[in-house]
Amino acid sequence: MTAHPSFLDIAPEVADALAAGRPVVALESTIITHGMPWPANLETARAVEAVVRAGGAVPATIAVIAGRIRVGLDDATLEALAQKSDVMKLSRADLPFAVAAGRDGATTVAATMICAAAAGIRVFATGGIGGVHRGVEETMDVSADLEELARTPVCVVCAGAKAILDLPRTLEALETRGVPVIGYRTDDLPAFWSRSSGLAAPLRLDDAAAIASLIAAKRDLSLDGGVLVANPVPEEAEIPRAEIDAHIATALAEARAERVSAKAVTPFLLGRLVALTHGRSLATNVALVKNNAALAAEIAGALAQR
Ligand code: PSU
Ligand code: MN
Repeated sequence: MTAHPSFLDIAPEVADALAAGRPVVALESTIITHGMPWPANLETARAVEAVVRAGGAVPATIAVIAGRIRVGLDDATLEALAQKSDVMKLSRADLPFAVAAGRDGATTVAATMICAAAAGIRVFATGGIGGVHRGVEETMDVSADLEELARTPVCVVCAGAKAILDLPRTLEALETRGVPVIGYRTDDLPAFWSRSSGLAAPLRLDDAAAIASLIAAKRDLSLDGGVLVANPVPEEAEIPRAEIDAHIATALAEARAERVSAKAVTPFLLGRLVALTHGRSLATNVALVKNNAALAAEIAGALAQR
């Protein structure tokens, strides 16, 4: 664990649930500040928390506010965060900077995992993890999310890696790092906006209790790191691969032409896709995050039962 408990402000409702062994689901904040436009970002953040509650768990949205790591945000703080434009995007590398400098920052999958683990939260719902970027041979752009999954014991529920990435290499990197990648009720690795990437999911489980058993077994074996659950986007919200692939190619070409690099790459590509699909990719993103939150609540419930 990286974040020392003295840097954490755990919301009373979250602390109570953790103390009582009741289910809690961590939620990230980069998706709010850098992943979706206003006001869909705030509406989605609220809706996702409601889905977690409906699933019988307590939501804990994580962000850094004025240098304090907040685990569980009240609605006013959530709204203010969603409207601000100067919020840092925090991964493992940036988290201590934001804390030391008293800055506001939104946590990525990697940083949210660190803070969730420090708080004692074992399940986390997001949209899609970061991974190995296309063109990695030149850029060496590999998301810190992959290293975090290798070392921090949190179950991350996602809709696969984002299809803007090099998915075969992302899968290889996860395997090398010893991260179990589980297709939920599917043999195909989901590709965020689409239900299938055309790649096989390395493992498959069909219910939350079985996923909880795997998480428990991993801990009992003293194996470091997380578990990645890949939950396909609901059929009615899916964008067929042939359709999204063409837009991804366009967005990637634009990123190259504008020399977008480092932390700006993923937000740039997601933003361009919303424009290129006339908002359809955003609707899909909202639907898949809610779907992941529901499954995460179930998994957290199954873990709490054990
Ligand atoms: N899922 C979404 N939208 C997002 C993200 C995930 O639906 O914006 C964010 C997560 O915070 C993830 C980040 O960690 O994208 C990946 O950024 P990078 O590729 O720079 O590591
Ligand atoms: Mn990167």
